[in-house]
Amino acid sequence: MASYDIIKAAYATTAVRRDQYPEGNVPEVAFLGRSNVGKSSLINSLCNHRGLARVSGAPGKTQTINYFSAALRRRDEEEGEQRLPFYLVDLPGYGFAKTGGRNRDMWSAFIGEYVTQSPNLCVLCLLVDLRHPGLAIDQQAYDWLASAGVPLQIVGTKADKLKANEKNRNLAQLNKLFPSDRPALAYSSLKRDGFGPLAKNLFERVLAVSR
Ligand SMILES: Nc1nc2c(ncn2[C@@H]2O[C@H](COP(=O)(O)OP(=O)(O)O)[C@@H](O)[C@H]2O)c(=O)[nH]1
Ligand SMILES: [Mg+2]
Repeated sequence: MASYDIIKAAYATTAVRRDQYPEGNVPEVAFLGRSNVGKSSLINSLCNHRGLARVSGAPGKTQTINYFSAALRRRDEEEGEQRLPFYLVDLPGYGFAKTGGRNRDMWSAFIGEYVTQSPNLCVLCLLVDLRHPGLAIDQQAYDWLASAGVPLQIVGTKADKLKANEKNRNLAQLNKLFPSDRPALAYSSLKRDGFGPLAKNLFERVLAVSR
């Protein structure tokens, strides 16, 4: 059976405009969600690198698009090892306007620009707190992304805060509310629960656009 991991993660660059996006054709996996949903924690956990993306108790801090370079590695006894370079892209959180209305508008503008105009985006992970599957703000984000035709992977975060039966019930709810090509996945950044299925999924998506 194949195993997956993410290696060599490092900060690459920051952008707020299209002309600041990295050059070249390295595939990108982006992460989006409400402020405080656990985006930075997820990126750190996936990369096994605590201080990579900043984790904050105070929501609304990340106001730029941050790129981290890394490689997805697949290892299989028979087929050997395969490495796919990619970027993890940490997008600003939505739904929290600590710095006032104008900033909030600006966030959505450059999130929108990235999502619709980044040529290397191959999948966007939409993070939803698994305890709260039906928030209006997440529904709005999903509706907008789905209508823009963005390839989505729904990730239910903070899964360690739920019992197994609640986890399954809320995952089913996520699949109903936010349908996409592939089923929603539960993840705990605290315990790294859910790493295998998510890493496999991302590997397959990145492989599909790699040459
Ligand atoms: N129990 C638990 N807490 C988490 C998890 N992921 C994030 N958190 C906590 O949620 C808060 C916000 O996390 P952060 O990654 O900064 O969220 P971001 O604003 O979406 O980047 C922090 O206090 C984290 O420690 C998780 O999987 N389990
Ligand atoms: Mg963050």
